[in-house]
Amino acid sequence: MAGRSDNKTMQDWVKEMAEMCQPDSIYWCDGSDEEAAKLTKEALASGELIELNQELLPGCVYHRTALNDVARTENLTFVCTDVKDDATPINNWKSREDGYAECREFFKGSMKGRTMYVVPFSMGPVGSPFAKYGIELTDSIYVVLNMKIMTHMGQKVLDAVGANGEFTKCLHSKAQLDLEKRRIMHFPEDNTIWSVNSGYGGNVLLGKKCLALRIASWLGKKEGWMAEHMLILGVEYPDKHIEYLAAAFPSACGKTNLAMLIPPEGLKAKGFKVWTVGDDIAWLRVGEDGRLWAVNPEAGCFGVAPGTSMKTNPNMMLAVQKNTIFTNVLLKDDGTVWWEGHDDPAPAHGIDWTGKEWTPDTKDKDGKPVDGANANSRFTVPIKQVPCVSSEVDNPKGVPISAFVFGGRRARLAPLVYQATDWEHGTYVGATMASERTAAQYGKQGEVRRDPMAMAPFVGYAMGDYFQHWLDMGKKIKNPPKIFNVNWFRRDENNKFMWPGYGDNMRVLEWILDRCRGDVDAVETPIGFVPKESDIDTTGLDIKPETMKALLAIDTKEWEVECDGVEEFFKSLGPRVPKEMFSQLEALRARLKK
Ligand code: OXD
Ligand code: MN
Repeated sequence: MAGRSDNKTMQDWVKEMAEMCQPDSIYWCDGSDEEAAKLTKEALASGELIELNQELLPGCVYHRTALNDVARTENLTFVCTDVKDDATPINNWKSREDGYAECREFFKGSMKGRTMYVVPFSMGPVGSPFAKYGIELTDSIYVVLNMKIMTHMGQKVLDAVGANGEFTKCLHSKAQLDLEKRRIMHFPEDNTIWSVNSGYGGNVLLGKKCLALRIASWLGKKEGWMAEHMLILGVEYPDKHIEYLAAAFPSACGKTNLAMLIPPEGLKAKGFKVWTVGDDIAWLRVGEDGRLWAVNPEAGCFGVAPGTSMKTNPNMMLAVQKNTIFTNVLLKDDGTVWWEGHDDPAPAHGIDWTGKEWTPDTKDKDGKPVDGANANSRFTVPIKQVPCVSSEVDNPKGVPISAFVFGGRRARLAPLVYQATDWEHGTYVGATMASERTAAQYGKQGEVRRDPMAMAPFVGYAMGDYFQHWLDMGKKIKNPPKIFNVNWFRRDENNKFMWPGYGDNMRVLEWILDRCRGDVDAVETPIGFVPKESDIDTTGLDIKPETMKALLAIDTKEWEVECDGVEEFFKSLGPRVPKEMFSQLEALRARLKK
Protein backbone atom coordinates (compact mmCIF):
# COMPACT_ATOMS: atom_id res chain seq x y z
CA MET A 1 0.00 0.00 0.00
CA ALA A 2 1.33 3.44 -0.87
CA GLY A 3 2.06 6.13 1.75
CA ARG A 4 -0.68 8.57 2.80
CA SER A 5 -0.55 12.07 4.25
CA ASP A 6 -3.20 14.64 5.06
CA ASN A 7 -0.64 17.42 5.22
CA LYS A 8 -1.93 20.06 2.83
CA THR A 9 1.36 22.01 2.70
CA MET A 10 3.11 18.79 1.74
CA GLN A 11 0.56 17.86 -0.88
CA ASP A 12 0.65 21.33 -2.44
CA TRP A 13 4.42 21.31 -2.54
CA VAL A 14 4.56 17.84 -4.14
CA LYS A 15 2.09 19.04 -6.74
CA GLU A 16 4.07 22.19 -7.46
CA MET A 17 7.34 20.27 -7.84
CA ALA A 18 5.62 17.72 -10.09
CA GLU A 19 4.32 20.52 -12.30
CA MET A 20 7.91 21.66 -12.75
CA CYS A 21 9.54 18.20 -13.20
CA GLN A 22 6.64 16.65 -15.14
CA PRO A 23 6.96 13.01 -14.07
CA ASP A 24 4.65 10.47 -15.71
CA SER A 25 3.40 9.45 -12.29
CA ILE A 26 3.84 10.13 -8.57
CA TYR A 27 4.28 7.39 -6.00
CA TRP A 28 4.18 7.97 -2.23
CA CYS A 29 6.48 5.47 -0.49
CA ASP A 30 5.28 3.63 2.60
CA GLY A 31 8.75 2.27 3.41
CA SER A 32 7.62 -1.38 3.56
CA ASP A 33 9.78 -4.36 2.61
CA GLU A 34 7.21 -5.35 -0.03
CA GLU A 35 7.56 -1.95 -1.64
CA ALA A 36 11.37 -2.24 -1.65
CA ALA A 37 11.12 -5.70 -3.23
CA LYS A 38 8.85 -4.38 -5.98
CA LEU A 39 11.09 -1.39 -6.70
CA THR A 40 14.18 -3.60 -6.72
CA LYS A 41 12.54 -5.84 -9.29
CA GLU A 42 11.78 -2.83 -11.48
CA ALA A 43 15.31 -1.49 -11.18
CA LEU A 44 16.75 -4.91 -12.04
CA ALA A 45 14.58 -5.02 -15.13
CA SER A 46 15.64 -1.54 -16.26
CA GLY A 47 19.33 -2.13 -15.54
CA GLU A 48 19.51 0.57 -12.84
CA LEU A 49 20.53 -2.27 -10.52
CA ILE A 50 22.27 -5.59 -11.13
CA GLU A 51 21.42 -8.62 -9.03
CA LEU A 52 24.31 -10.18 -7.11
CA ASN A 53 24.73 -13.85 -6.26
CA GLN A 54 21.76 -14.39 -3.92
CA GLU A 55 23.24 -17.51 -2.35
CA LEU A 56 26.48 -15.82 -1.40
CA LEU A 57 25.18 -12.27 -0.91
CA PRO A 58 21.47 -12.55 -0.09
CA GLY A 59 19.51 -9.35 -0.59
CA CYS A 60 22.48 -7.58 -2.19
CA VAL A 61 22.43 -5.54 -5.39
CA TYR A 62 24.95 -3.67 -7.47
CA HIS A 63 24.84 -0.21 -9.04
CA ARG A 64 27.12 1.81 -11.28
CA THR A 65 27.02 5.60 -11.38
CA ALA A 66 27.83 7.62 -14.47
CA LEU A 67 31.56 7.95 -15.07
CA ASN A 68 31.50 11.67 -14.27
CA ASP A 69 29.52 11.16 -11.08
CA VAL A 70 31.58 9.27 -8.50
CA ALA A 71 32.07 11.74 -5.65
CA ARG A 72 30.60 14.80 -3.98
CA THR A 73 31.01 17.84 -6.18
CA GLU A 74 31.88 20.59 -3.72
CA ASN A 75 32.41 23.13 -6.48
CA LEU A 76 28.77 22.63 -7.53
CA THR A 77 27.39 22.69 -3.97
CA PHE A 78 25.87 26.00 -2.84
CA VAL A 79 24.32 27.57 0.23
CA CYS A 80 21.73 30.08 -0.96
CA THR A 81 20.91 32.83 1.54
CA ASP A 82 19.68 36.41 1.40
CA VAL A 83 22.88 37.80 2.92
CA LYS A 84 26.04 36.54 1.25
CA ASP A 85 28.20 36.76 4.40
CA ASP A 86 25.81 34.39 6.19
CA ALA A 87 27.12 31.54 3.98
CA THR A 88 30.60 32.47 2.78
CA PRO A 89 33.57 32.35 2.48
CA ILE A 90 33.95 28.55 2.57
CA ASN A 91 30.61 27.76 0.98
CA ASN A 92 29.78 28.66 -2.59
CA TRP A 93 26.96 31.18 -2.46
CA LYS A 94 24.02 32.33 -4.53
CA SER A 95 21.05 34.44 -3.53
CA ARG A 96 17.90 32.43 -2.93
CA GLU A 97 16.33 33.95 -5.97
CA ASP A 98 19.26 33.13 -8.27
CA GLY A 99 19.64 29.64 -6.81
CA TYR A 100 16.02 28.73 -7.50
CA ALA A 101 15.97 30.45 -10.88
CA GLU A 102 19.04 28.63 -12.15
CA CYS A 103 17.91 25.20 -10.95
CA ARG A 104 14.33 25.61 -12.08
CA GLU A 105 15.64 25.52 -15.64
CA PHE A 106 17.41 22.21 -14.96
CA PHE A 107 14.38 20.67 -13.24
CA LYS A 108 11.87 21.67 -15.91
CA GLY A 109 10.59 18.45 -17.45
CA SER A 110 13.51 16.51 -15.93
CA MET A 111 11.29 13.60 -14.81
CA LYS A 112 9.45 13.07 -18.08
CA GLY A 113 9.02 9.36 -18.73
CA ARG A 114 9.83 8.61 -15.08
CA THR A 115 8.06 8.21 -11.76
CA MET A 116 8.48 10.78 -9.00
CA TYR A 117 8.91 8.93 -5.71
CA VAL A 118 7.85 10.74 -2.55
CA VAL A 119 10.19 9.49 0.19
CA PRO A 120 9.22 10.41 3.78
CA PHE A 121 12.23 10.06 6.06
CA SER A 122 13.34 10.86 9.56
CA MET A 123 16.85 11.69 10.65
CA GLY A 124 17.01 10.34 14.18
CA PRO A 125 14.55 7.83 15.63
CA VAL A 126 10.96 8.83 14.85
CA GLY A 127 9.49 10.62 17.87
CA SER A 128 12.87 11.46 19.41
CA PRO A 129 13.30 15.09 20.53
CA PHE A 130 16.34 15.04 18.22
CA ALA A 131 14.44 13.85 15.13
CA LYS A 132 14.06 16.00 12.02
CA TYR A 133 11.67 14.94 9.29
CA GLY A 134 12.13 15.34 5.55
CA ILE A 135 10.44 14.45 2.30
CA GLU A 136 12.69 13.66 -0.65
CA LEU A 137 11.16 13.72 -4.11
CA THR A 138 13.32 11.73 -6.49
CA ASP A 139 13.21 10.03 -9.86
CA SER A 140 15.74 7.38 -8.84
CA ILE A 141 14.87 3.97 -7.41
CA TYR A 142 18.51 3.68 -6.33
CA VAL A 143 17.93 6.74 -4.14
CA VAL A 144 14.69 5.33 -2.67
CA LEU A 145 16.39 2.03 -1.77
CA ASN A 146 19.41 3.78 -0.29
CA MET A 147 17.16 6.09 1.74
CA LYS A 148 15.37 3.04 3.14
CA ILE A 149 18.72 1.85 4.53
CA MET A 150 20.21 5.20 5.53
CA THR A 151 17.20 6.79 7.23
CA HIS A 152 14.09 5.88 9.19
CA MET A 153 11.72 5.92 6.25
CA GLY A 154 8.06 5.42 5.45
CA GLN A 155 4.49 5.88 6.64
CA LYS A 156 5.56 6.30 10.28
CA VAL A 157 7.23 9.57 9.26
CA LEU A 158 4.12 10.86 7.47
CA ASP A 159 2.15 10.00 10.62
CA ALA A 160 4.67 11.81 12.83
CA VAL A 161 4.62 14.94 10.62
CA GLY A 162 0.83 14.81 10.69
CA ALA A 163 -1.34 17.52 9.20
CA ASN A 164 0.71 20.46 10.41
CA GLY A 165 4.24 19.29 11.27
CA GLU A 166 7.41 20.70 9.77
CA PHE A 167 9.60 18.88 7.28
CA THR A 168 12.61 19.64 5.09
CA LYS A 169 11.61 19.89 1.43
CA CYS A 170 14.12 17.88 -0.58
CA LEU A 171 13.95 17.65 -4.35
CA HIS A 172 16.23 15.44 -6.42
CA SER A 173 16.30 14.59 -10.10
CA LYS A 174 18.97 12.66 -11.98
CA ALA A 175 17.82 14.70 -14.99
CA GLN A 176 20.44 13.89 -17.67
CA LEU A 177 23.37 13.49 -15.21
CA ASP A 178 24.89 16.45 -16.99
CA LEU A 179 27.98 17.68 -15.10
CA GLU A 180 27.56 21.20 -16.51
CA LYS A 181 24.08 21.41 -15.04
CA ARG A 182 24.79 19.58 -11.79
CA ARG A 183 23.88 21.60 -8.68
CA ILE A 184 23.48 20.72 -5.00
CA MET A 185 21.61 23.69 -3.53
CA HIS A 186 20.72 24.41 0.09
CA PHE A 187 18.17 27.03 1.09
CA PRO A 188 18.43 26.97 4.89
CA GLU A 189 16.07 29.93 5.26
CA ASP A 190 13.39 27.85 3.50
CA ASN A 191 14.36 24.47 4.99
CA THR A 192 14.78 23.29 1.39
CA ILE A 193 17.34 21.28 -0.61
CA TRP A 194 17.50 20.93 -4.42
CA SER A 195 19.86 18.49 -6.09
CA VAL A 196 19.94 17.95 -9.84
CA ASN A 197 21.94 16.06 -12.47
CA SER A 198 23.75 13.72 -10.08
CA GLY A 199 23.25 10.14 -8.91
CA TYR A 200 26.16 9.94 -6.43
CA GLY A 201 25.18 9.17 -2.82
CA GLY A 202 26.74 12.20 -1.12
CA ASN A 203 24.95 14.48 -3.59
CA VAL A 204 21.57 12.75 -3.70
CA LEU A 205 20.81 10.96 -0.43
CA LEU A 206 19.59 14.30 0.81
CA GLY A 207 19.08 13.22 4.42
CA LYS A 208 22.81 12.73 4.86
CA LYS A 209 25.28 15.54 4.14
CA CYS A 210 22.66 18.01 2.92
CA LEU A 211 20.11 17.72 5.73
CA ALA A 212 21.91 16.06 8.64
CA LEU A 213 24.94 18.36 8.32
CA ARG A 214 24.37 21.51 6.24
CA ILE A 215 20.73 22.27 7.08
CA ALA A 216 21.01 20.75 10.57
CA SER A 217 24.08 22.84 11.43
CA TRP A 218 22.04 25.93 10.53
CA LEU A 219 19.11 24.73 12.64
CA GLY A 220 21.49 23.78 15.45
CA LYS A 221 22.91 27.30 15.58
CA LYS A 222 19.42 28.75 15.66
CA GLU A 223 18.05 26.26 18.19
CA GLY A 224 21.09 25.77 20.44
CA TRP A 225 22.38 22.31 19.54
CA MET A 226 25.15 20.86 17.36
CA ALA A 227 25.26 18.86 14.11
CA GLU A 228 28.74 17.44 13.65
CA HIS A 229 30.64 15.23 11.19
CA MET A 230 31.44 12.73 13.94
CA LEU A 231 31.30 9.02 14.58
CA ILE A 232 29.93 7.94 17.96
CA LEU A 233 31.28 4.92 19.80
CA GLY A 234 31.06 3.39 23.22
CA VAL A 235 34.00 1.77 24.98
CA GLU A 236 32.96 -0.88 27.47
CA TYR A 237 35.32 -1.12 30.44
CA PRO A 238 36.12 -4.38 32.21
CA ASP A 239 33.64 -3.30 34.94
CA LYS A 240 30.92 -3.12 32.16
CA HIS A 241 30.66 0.66 32.45
CA ILE A 242 30.46 2.26 28.98
CA GLU A 243 32.05 5.62 28.12
CA TYR A 244 31.05 7.27 24.85
CA LEU A 245 33.10 9.45 22.58
CA ALA A 246 32.47 11.27 19.33
CA ALA A 247 35.21 11.79 16.75
CA ALA A 248 35.59 13.98 13.70
CA PHE A 249 37.86 13.11 10.80
CA PRO A 250 37.79 14.39 7.25
CA SER A 251 36.23 12.05 4.67
CA ALA A 252 37.98 8.74 4.07
CA CYS A 253 40.38 8.99 7.02
CA GLY A 254 39.26 5.71 8.55
CA LYS A 255 36.26 7.01 10.49
CA THR A 256 34.09 4.00 9.69
CA ASN A 257 36.94 1.68 10.73
CA LEU A 258 37.43 3.49 14.03
CA ALA A 259 33.70 3.49 14.75
CA MET A 260 33.68 -0.31 14.85
CA LEU A 261 37.21 -1.29 15.80
CA ILE A 262 38.07 -4.52 17.52
CA PRO A 263 40.49 -3.97 20.42
CA PRO A 264 43.85 -5.73 20.13
CA GLU A 265 44.24 -9.00 22.05
CA GLY A 266 45.88 -7.44 25.15
CA LEU A 267 43.07 -4.92 25.64
CA LYS A 268 40.42 -7.50 24.79
CA ALA A 269 41.88 -9.72 27.47
CA LYS A 270 41.60 -6.80 29.94
CA GLY A 271 37.87 -6.80 29.08
CA PHE A 272 37.53 -3.83 26.70
CA LYS A 273 34.86 -3.84 23.98
CA VAL A 274 33.76 -1.26 21.43
CA TRP A 275 30.10 -0.59 20.54
CA THR A 276 29.13 1.45 17.47
CA VAL A 277 26.45 4.12 17.70
CA GLY A 278 27.28 5.96 14.46
CA ASP A 279 29.98 6.13 11.81
CA ASP A 280 29.55 9.57 10.23
CA ILE A 281 27.24 12.11 11.86
CA ALA A 282 26.37 13.12 15.43
CA TRP A 283 23.61 15.45 16.62
CA LEU A 284 24.31 16.72 20.12
CA ARG A 285 22.18 18.45 22.74
CA VAL A 286 22.74 19.47 26.32
CA GLY A 287 20.99 17.03 28.64
CA GLU A 288 19.34 17.68 31.98
CA ASP A 289 22.52 16.45 33.68
CA GLY A 290 24.57 19.21 32.00
CA ARG A 291 26.36 16.73 29.75
CA LEU A 292 26.29 16.64 25.97
CA TRP A 293 24.12 13.80 24.59
CA ALA A 294 24.50 12.47 21.05
CA VAL A 295 22.31 10.59 18.61
CA ASN A 296 23.25 9.21 15.24
CA PRO A 297 20.63 10.66 12.88
CA GLU A 298 21.29 7.90 10.33
CA ALA A 299 20.13 4.29 10.22
CA GLY A 300 22.80 2.97 7.87
CA CYS A 301 26.40 3.30 6.80
CA PHE A 302 27.49 4.59 3.40
CA GLY A 303 31.06 3.38 3.65
CA VAL A 304 34.08 3.49 1.36
CA ALA A 305 34.80 -0.02 0.06
CA PRO A 306 38.47 0.03 -1.03
CA GLY A 307 40.73 -0.76 1.88
CA THR A 308 37.94 -2.46 3.85
CA SER A 309 39.01 -5.97 4.86
CA MET A 310 39.01 -8.42 7.74
CA LYS A 311 42.23 -6.73 8.85
CA THR A 312 41.04 -3.12 8.70
CA ASN A 313 37.37 -3.57 9.63
CA PRO A 314 36.15 -7.10 10.35
CA ASN A 315 32.82 -5.84 11.69
CA MET A 316 32.02 -4.07 8.44
CA MET A 317 33.13 -7.06 6.35
CA LEU A 318 30.66 -9.20 8.29
CA ALA A 319 27.93 -6.55 7.97
CA VAL A 320 28.06 -6.35 4.16
CA GLN A 321 27.32 -10.03 3.52
CA LYS A 322 23.58 -9.36 3.09
CA ASN A 323 21.00 -6.63 2.30
CA THR A 324 23.70 -4.30 1.00
CA ILE A 325 23.82 -2.01 -2.02
CA PHE A 326 27.27 -1.97 -3.60
CA THR A 327 28.16 0.99 -5.81
CA ASN A 328 31.07 1.18 -8.28
CA VAL A 329 33.00 -1.82 -6.92
CA LEU A 330 34.34 -4.63 -9.15
CA LEU A 331 31.74 -7.19 -10.20
CA LYS A 332 33.13 -10.74 -10.17
CA ASP A 333 32.09 -13.46 -12.59
CA ASP A 334 30.43 -15.40 -9.75
CA GLY A 335 28.11 -12.48 -9.02
CA THR A 336 29.98 -11.34 -5.91
CA VAL A 337 32.07 -8.20 -5.48
CA TRP A 338 35.68 -7.20 -4.92
CA TRP A 339 37.70 -4.04 -4.38
CA GLU A 340 41.32 -3.04 -3.97
CA GLY A 341 42.41 -3.90 -0.42
CA HIS A 342 39.89 -6.78 -0.12
CA ASP A 343 41.04 -9.91 1.73
CA ASP A 344 40.61 -12.06 -1.36
CA PRO A 345 43.24 -11.81 -4.06
CA ALA A 346 42.16 -9.97 -7.21
CA PRO A 347 39.97 -12.24 -9.33
CA ALA A 348 41.41 -13.37 -12.65
CA HIS A 349 38.52 -11.64 -14.41
CA GLY A 350 35.63 -9.30 -13.65
CA ILE A 351 33.72 -6.25 -14.85
CA ASP A 352 35.14 -3.03 -13.45
CA TRP A 353 33.19 -0.07 -12.08
CA THR A 354 33.04 1.50 -15.53
CA GLY A 355 31.39 -1.62 -16.95
CA LYS A 356 34.49 -2.81 -18.83
CA GLU A 357 36.13 -6.24 -18.83
CA TRP A 358 38.88 -6.25 -16.22
CA THR A 359 41.82 -8.46 -15.24
CA PRO A 360 44.60 -7.71 -12.74
CA ASP A 361 46.79 -6.91 -15.76
CA THR A 362 44.50 -4.28 -17.24
CA LYS A 363 46.45 -1.09 -17.98
CA ASP A 364 45.38 2.36 -19.11
CA LYS A 365 46.70 4.08 -22.22
CA ASP A 366 49.79 5.24 -20.28
CA GLY A 367 50.55 1.69 -19.17
CA LYS A 368 49.38 2.28 -15.57
CA PRO A 369 47.40 -0.49 -13.80
CA VAL A 370 43.66 0.18 -13.75
CA ASP A 371 41.69 -0.27 -10.52
CA GLY A 372 38.74 -2.65 -10.65
CA ALA A 373 36.76 -0.62 -8.10
CA ASN A 374 36.50 3.16 -8.06
CA ALA A 375 38.60 4.66 -5.24
CA ASN A 376 35.36 6.10 -3.80
CA SER A 377 33.21 3.01 -4.39
CA ARG A 378 30.75 2.38 -1.58
CA PHE A 379 28.49 -0.02 0.26
CA THR A 380 25.18 1.00 1.81
CA VAL A 381 24.30 -1.22 4.76
CA PRO A 382 21.88 -1.04 7.72
CA ILE A 383 23.87 -0.15 10.84
CA LYS A 384 21.96 -2.85 12.70
CA GLN A 385 23.85 -5.45 10.63
CA VAL A 386 27.15 -4.35 12.17
CA PRO A 387 27.93 -7.06 14.74
CA CYS A 388 29.15 -4.53 17.33
CA VAL A 389 26.18 -2.15 16.94
CA SER A 390 25.34 -0.48 20.25
CA SER A 391 22.10 -1.37 22.00
CA GLU A 392 21.65 2.42 22.34
CA VAL A 393 21.59 3.07 18.58
CA ASP A 394 17.85 3.81 18.62
CA ASN A 395 17.71 5.38 22.06
CA PRO A 396 15.78 8.61 21.44
CA LYS A 397 17.74 10.31 24.25
CA GLY A 398 21.11 9.40 22.72
CA VAL A 399 24.27 8.67 24.68
CA PRO A 400 26.32 10.96 26.99
CA ILE A 401 29.63 12.04 25.45
CA SER A 402 32.80 12.04 27.57
CA ALA A 403 35.30 13.00 24.86
CA PHE A 404 35.49 14.68 21.48
CA VAL A 405 38.32 13.46 19.30
CA PHE A 406 39.57 15.41 16.29
CA GLY A 407 41.99 13.99 13.79
CA GLY A 408 43.46 14.44 10.39
CA ARG A 409 45.97 12.94 8.07
CA ARG A 410 49.25 14.72 8.84
CA ALA A 411 52.57 13.17 7.84
CA ARG A 412 54.38 15.42 10.35
CA LEU A 413 53.56 17.91 13.07
CA ALA A 414 50.70 16.48 15.11
CA PRO A 415 51.64 13.88 17.74
CA LEU A 416 49.77 10.59 18.05
CA VAL A 417 47.45 12.20 20.61
CA TYR A 418 47.16 15.33 22.74
CA GLN A 419 44.48 16.87 24.91
CA ALA A 420 43.27 20.45 24.79
CA THR A 421 43.40 22.33 28.07
CA ASP A 422 39.74 23.37 28.04
CA TRP A 423 36.69 23.84 25.78
CA GLU A 424 37.90 27.09 24.22
CA HIS A 425 41.32 25.65 23.47
CA GLY A 426 39.59 22.53 22.16
CA THR A 427 37.52 24.69 19.84
CA TYR A 428 40.78 26.17 18.55
CA VAL A 429 42.23 22.66 18.08
CA GLY A 430 39.17 21.62 16.06
CA ALA A 431 39.10 24.88 14.12
CA THR A 432 42.70 24.39 13.00
CA MET A 433 42.35 20.78 11.85
CA ALA A 434 43.99 20.02 8.55
CA SER A 435 44.28 16.98 6.38
CA GLU A 436 45.58 15.74 3.11
CA ARG A 437 42.91 15.51 0.39
CA THR A 438 41.26 12.10 -0.16
CA ALA A 439 39.30 10.38 -2.90
CA ALA A 440 35.87 11.38 -1.51
CA GLN A 441 36.26 14.83 -3.10
CA TYR A 442 37.22 15.88 -6.56
CA GLY A 443 40.62 17.57 -6.71
CA LYS A 444 44.29 16.82 -6.27
CA GLN A 445 44.94 14.00 -3.82
CA GLY A 446 47.67 14.59 -1.21
CA GLU A 447 47.31 18.39 -1.01
CA VAL A 448 46.88 19.74 2.58
CA ARG A 449 43.55 21.34 3.22
CA ARG A 450 42.27 23.08 6.34
CA ASP A 451 39.15 21.36 7.48
CA PRO A 452 37.77 22.76 10.75
CA MET A 453 36.09 19.99 12.77
CA ALA A 454 36.03 18.03 9.45
CA MET A 455 33.10 20.31 8.62
CA ALA A 456 34.60 22.50 5.88
CA PRO A 457 32.34 20.99 3.20
CA PHE A 458 29.35 20.64 5.55
CA VAL A 459 28.76 23.79 7.65
CA GLY A 460 25.60 25.36 6.26
CA TYR A 461 26.64 28.91 7.21
CA ALA A 462 29.63 31.19 7.75
CA MET A 463 32.62 29.41 9.31
CA GLY A 464 33.34 32.29 11.70
CA ASP A 465 29.79 32.01 13.06
CA TYR A 466 30.26 28.26 13.41
CA PHE A 467 33.33 28.81 15.65
CA GLN A 468 31.25 31.28 17.64
CA HIS A 469 28.52 28.65 18.00
CA TRP A 470 31.06 26.23 19.45
CA LEU A 471 32.17 28.87 21.98
CA ASP A 472 28.53 29.63 22.84
CA MET A 473 27.73 25.94 23.32
CA GLY A 474 30.76 25.66 25.64
CA LYS A 475 29.09 28.19 27.94
CA LYS A 476 25.90 26.11 28.04
CA ILE A 477 27.45 22.73 28.82
CA LYS A 478 28.09 22.34 32.54
CA ASN A 479 30.01 19.08 32.13
CA PRO A 480 31.51 19.35 28.64
CA PRO A 481 33.35 16.54 26.91
CA LYS A 482 37.14 16.77 27.10
CA ILE A 483 38.69 17.49 23.71
CA PHE A 484 41.55 15.58 22.08
CA ASN A 485 43.42 15.48 18.80
CA VAL A 486 44.84 12.31 17.25
CA ASN A 487 47.03 11.61 14.25
CA TRP A 488 47.28 7.99 13.13
CA PHE A 489 49.18 9.02 10.00
CA ARG A 490 52.52 10.38 11.25
CA ARG A 491 55.46 9.19 9.14
CA ASP A 492 59.14 8.64 9.87
CA GLU A 493 62.13 9.93 7.92
CA ASN A 494 61.69 7.04 5.45
CA ASN A 495 58.08 8.12 4.88
CA LYS A 496 56.76 5.02 6.68
CA PHE A 497 53.71 5.20 8.98
CA MET A 498 54.96 4.99 12.55
CA TRP A 499 51.69 3.87 14.16
CA PRO A 500 49.98 0.60 13.17
CA GLY A 501 46.46 2.12 13.28
CA TYR A 502 43.19 0.16 12.95
CA GLY A 503 42.40 -1.92 16.06
CA ASP A 504 45.54 -0.66 17.77
CA ASN A 505 43.98 2.81 17.86
CA MET A 506 42.09 1.42 20.86
CA ARG A 507 45.33 1.88 22.83
CA VAL A 508 44.99 5.62 22.30
CA LEU A 509 41.26 5.63 23.05
CA GLU A 510 42.02 3.94 26.36
CA TRP A 511 44.35 6.81 27.31
CA ILE A 512 41.76 9.36 26.18
CA LEU A 513 38.99 7.85 28.27
CA ASP A 514 41.30 7.32 31.25
CA ARG A 515 41.98 11.07 31.07
CA CYS A 516 38.25 11.71 31.12
CA ARG A 517 37.85 9.48 34.16
CA GLY A 518 40.82 11.17 35.84
CA ASP A 519 42.68 7.85 35.96
CA VAL A 520 45.95 8.96 34.36
CA ASP A 521 48.08 12.08 34.33
CA ALA A 522 49.92 13.65 31.42
CA VAL A 523 52.81 15.86 30.37
CA GLU A 524 51.99 19.52 29.85
CA THR A 525 53.44 20.88 26.58
CA PRO A 526 52.90 24.12 24.64
CA ILE A 527 50.20 22.45 22.49
CA GLY A 528 48.35 20.70 25.33
CA PHE A 529 48.58 17.51 27.39
CA VAL A 530 50.53 14.63 25.86
CA PRO A 531 50.72 11.11 27.30
CA LYS A 532 53.77 9.81 29.08
CA GLU A 533 55.18 7.12 26.78
CA SER A 534 54.56 4.47 29.42
CA ASP A 535 50.88 5.40 29.68
CA ILE A 536 50.00 4.12 26.21
CA ASP A 537 49.54 0.37 26.59
CA THR A 538 51.74 -1.20 23.89
CA THR A 539 51.58 -4.78 25.21
CA GLY A 540 51.85 -7.20 22.30
CA LEU A 541 52.76 -4.43 19.88
CA ASP A 542 56.06 -4.56 18.05
CA ILE A 543 56.96 -0.91 18.45
CA LYS A 544 60.33 0.47 19.56
CA PRO A 545 60.50 2.92 22.49
CA GLU A 546 62.19 5.46 20.21
CA THR A 547 59.24 5.22 17.79
CA MET A 548 56.81 5.90 20.64
CA LYS A 549 58.96 8.85 21.62
CA ALA A 550 58.95 10.16 18.05
CA LEU A 551 55.17 9.66 17.81
CA LEU A 552 54.63 11.86 20.85
CA ALA A 553 57.32 14.44 20.05
CA ILE A 554 56.55 18.10 19.43
CA ASP A 555 58.79 20.12 17.15
CA THR A 556 58.33 23.75 18.21
CA LYS A 557 59.77 25.07 14.92
CA GLU A 558 57.21 23.10 12.91
CA TRP A 559 54.44 24.35 15.21
CA GLU A 560 55.55 27.96 14.70
CA VAL A 561 55.21 27.49 10.95
CA GLU A 562 51.82 25.90 11.58
CA CYS A 563 50.76 28.99 13.56
CA ASP A 564 51.54 31.17 10.55
CA GLY A 565 49.36 28.90 8.39
CA VAL A 566 46.54 29.10 10.96
CA GLU A 567 46.72 32.89 11.08
CA GLU A 568 46.49 33.08 7.32
CA PHE A 569 43.54 30.65 7.37
CA PHE A 570 41.64 32.57 10.08
CA LYS A 571 42.17 35.82 8.19
CA SER A 572 40.88 34.21 5.01
CA LEU A 573 37.61 33.49 6.85
CA GLY A 574 36.85 37.19 7.27
CA PRO A 575 35.71 39.33 10.18
CA ARG A 576 33.29 36.82 11.74
CA VAL A 577 36.09 34.68 13.25
CA PRO A 578 35.71 35.19 17.02
CA LYS A 579 38.53 37.11 18.73
CA GLU A 580 38.97 34.13 21.07
CA MET A 581 40.42 32.14 18.17
CA PHE A 582 43.11 34.79 17.64
CA SER A 583 43.89 34.95 21.37
CA GLN A 584 44.26 31.16 21.41
CA LEU A 585 46.69 31.44 18.51
CA GLU A 586 48.73 34.15 20.24
CA ALA A 587 48.77 32.20 23.50
CA LEU A 588 50.07 29.15 21.66
CA ARG A 589 52.78 31.21 19.98
CA ALA A 590 53.85 32.56 23.36
CA ARG A 591 53.99 29.05 24.87
CA LEU A 592 56.05 27.79 21.93
CA LYS A 593 58.56 30.65 22.42
CA LYS A 594 59.08 29.88 26.12
C1 OXD B 1 31.18 10.66 3.42
C2 OXD B 1 32.03 11.85 3.25
O1 OXD B 1 30.76 10.07 2.42
O2 OXD B 1 32.38 12.44 4.28
O3 OXD B 1 30.88 10.32 4.57
O4 OXD B 1 32.37 12.18 2.13
MN1 MN C 1 31.45 11.72 6.08
